[in-house]
Amino acid sequence: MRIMKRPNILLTGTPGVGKTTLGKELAQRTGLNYVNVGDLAQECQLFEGFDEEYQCPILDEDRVVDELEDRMGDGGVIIDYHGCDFFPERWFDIVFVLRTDNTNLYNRLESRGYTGKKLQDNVQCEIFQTIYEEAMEAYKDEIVHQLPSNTPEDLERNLEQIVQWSEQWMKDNN
Ligand code: DAT
Repeated sequence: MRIMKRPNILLTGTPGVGKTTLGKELAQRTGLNYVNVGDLAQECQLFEGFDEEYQCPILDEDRVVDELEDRMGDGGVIIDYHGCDFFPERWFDIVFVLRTDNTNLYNRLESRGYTGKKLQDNVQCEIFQTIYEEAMEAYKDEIVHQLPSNTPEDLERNLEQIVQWSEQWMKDNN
């Protein structure tokens, strides 16, 4: 039996832009497998030390890559993470950088309980489009797309566009 090839999708962007919300719903609609790298790291304890400044464990990027390598080779994975330059370039067929307006992001992060420097640094990360630039350096320009993620209408439009892209990808590659 021939196995259907399925695309790997990266959802990235500053914390709070809506990667998890989009990723989980996208998995429901497409049947692709959603992987939240933060959760995976927690479950498998893929850390190397502790960041005193931000009071959080430091991701062991090499072990994350090792842990995911086989699954990514099979295809059909949606990866959600607020960084993107340590994943092998070959893993992804498309990269989406979600973007949220500053005030909106500030409010979301504040209601998540972020305060002080952590809150400011994350909003600044979005203002400086840090993750977009990281993605543009790590992947071919043609596969990197920014998606506005401010409103429920944005979410729905993004879902529809990615579902459609994914269906087309499967037609073209099978
Ligand atoms: P991330 O995974 O990027 O950290 P999230 O999916 O947890 O972000 O979303 C953060 C918050 O913002 C959460 O309360 C849901 C809300 N949200 C996400 N996408 C949204 C959208 N397009 N419109 C309005 N709210 C959104």
